[in-house]
Amino acid sequence: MEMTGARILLECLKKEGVDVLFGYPGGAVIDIYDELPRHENIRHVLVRHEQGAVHAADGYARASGKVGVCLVTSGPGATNTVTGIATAYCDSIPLVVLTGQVPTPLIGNDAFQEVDIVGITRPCTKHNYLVKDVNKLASTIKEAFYLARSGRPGPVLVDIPKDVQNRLCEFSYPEDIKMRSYNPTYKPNLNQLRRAAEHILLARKPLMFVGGGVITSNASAELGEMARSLRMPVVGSLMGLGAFPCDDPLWLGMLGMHGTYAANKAVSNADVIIAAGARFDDRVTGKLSSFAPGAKIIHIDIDPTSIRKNVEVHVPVVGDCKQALAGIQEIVNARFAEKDWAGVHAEWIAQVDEWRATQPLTYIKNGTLKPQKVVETIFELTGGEAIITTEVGQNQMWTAQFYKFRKPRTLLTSGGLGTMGYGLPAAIGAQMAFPDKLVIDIAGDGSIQMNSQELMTAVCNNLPVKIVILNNGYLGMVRQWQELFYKRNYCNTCMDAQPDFVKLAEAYGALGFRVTEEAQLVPVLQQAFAAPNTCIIDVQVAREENVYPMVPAGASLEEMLLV
Ligand SMILES: Cc1ncc(C[n+]2csc(CCOP(=O)(O)OP(=O)(O)O)c2C)c(N)n1
Repeated sequence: MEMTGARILLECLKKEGVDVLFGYPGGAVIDIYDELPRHENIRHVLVRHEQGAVHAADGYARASGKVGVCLVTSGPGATNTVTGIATAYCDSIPLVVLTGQVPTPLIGNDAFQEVDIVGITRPCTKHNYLVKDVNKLASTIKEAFYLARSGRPGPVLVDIPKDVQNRLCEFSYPEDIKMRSYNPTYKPNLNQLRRAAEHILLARKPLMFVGGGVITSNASAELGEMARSLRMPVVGSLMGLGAFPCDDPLWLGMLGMHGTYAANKAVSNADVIIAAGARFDDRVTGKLSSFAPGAKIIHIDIDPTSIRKNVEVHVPVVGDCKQALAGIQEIVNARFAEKDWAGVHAEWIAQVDEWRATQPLTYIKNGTLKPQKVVETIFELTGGEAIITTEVGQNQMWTAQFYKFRKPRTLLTSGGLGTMGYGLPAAIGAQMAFPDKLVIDIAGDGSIQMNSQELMTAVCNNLPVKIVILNNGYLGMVRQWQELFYKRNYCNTCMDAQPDFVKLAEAYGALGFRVTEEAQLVPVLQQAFAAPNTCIIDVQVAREENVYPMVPAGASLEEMLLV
């Protein structure tokens, strides 16, 4: 049967199981919007800014493990998505971004609302397409979803000119995908697994380092099994939080710039590091030349190009983390099923326990309302069962440090790009995926203003997301750097001019609360969390609190500034 391109697109989305589309209309996608009401199983969420659409699709993807999808118009609609696309790209999040384009005969003519979005997003998408022929639309969409979710996931953009949307063609959706130049390796090479197992067997001070890839490949169980059966302590990157329960005695915390003392000491003293699904970002390594000086590094990653990109790797294992960890475990079990690993690693475990005990994560309690206390209280009230999103800055780091993530996909945060304005739209996406879960955006007063228009999206879709603002009246993380490294020159980081966040909530039809002292914290948070409404809780925290530990930029992990 012949169908328009617009209808074909929506039929393809249905075939891919897409149930929600985050979007914003415009002239170049009006044909798709014209078709949309005839596809009741696809719910459209009208955002208030296209950046919000991409972050919402991203939050949906991170929370659910499915591909997030968004739809925007050409020109400014398309360019407004770039930050969201780059955010997803840095964190390997599967997205399909659909953009309208001017009609094919006008492409290259400086037409109204024309922009070369394929050119603009080339460096920040896994792949992108301009569909010039309606006959290729269905196969392109099929490829886009396949690319987005397979191998190392990422955002894929499909640019669809207006005339392609209203041309007719026969619809058939390809069953299979054949892409000659793209064959991700899932099954790791046996020799690599054997070599990894050899190193683990010889290790006296082994350490597991978890990245976001463990969450992507659902490898938490395999990771937990290896850590516990071989008695190896575990550290994680920001993206890896939740892959291993933070209340497990083997968990040492996040490593890197704002990592724990124990985690950074352990990395610096380990003899074997098994890094799974992590890419050794500079926030994690600190000064490269002194990163893990005594360790042989086993690096498990599905993307061969990320191996040896930043650090010297002794044993590369290319493949899916789940299969790789299970494969290594099998070899170790076959050879040393009865070995007393607790005995072999006893001295090392005692050492890391001592580091953790002497320098635990802490903060000075002096009667003022501390942001760390707010995060601890959110953890206590939710028992670690909520989905937490964050903005970027101190709020993000305190959340990473003081909320004890227990399960994968419960922390949604912009790790690689560090995008302020991510948290609220991501919370909207997560709440769409899980309507019955408690979804909380832990925000800074600066960041929340970057996409606060999405309050309207939350309210009009009856999404009860909670936004807890750690309001310090500063662009706190930048102020912290100015204090520590720029002689307190607080240039343009003081946010004296603020909206009244309670009134802002009310203006959008949400509930607004304010907390000015610690005694109010529990009752107000309880009330807000129980409410069926979108809520802002404006918590006025100590203004010049800093995030510690801190490894200054360019320093080695052992050169931590402590509280
Ligand atoms: C879009 C964007 N612009 C600028 C920055 C640089 N930046 C990083 S943290 C930060 C301050 C954030 O302030 P706020 O949201 O109030 O959070 P706080 O650090 O006080 O918790 C800034 C400006 C960024 N990460 N993202």
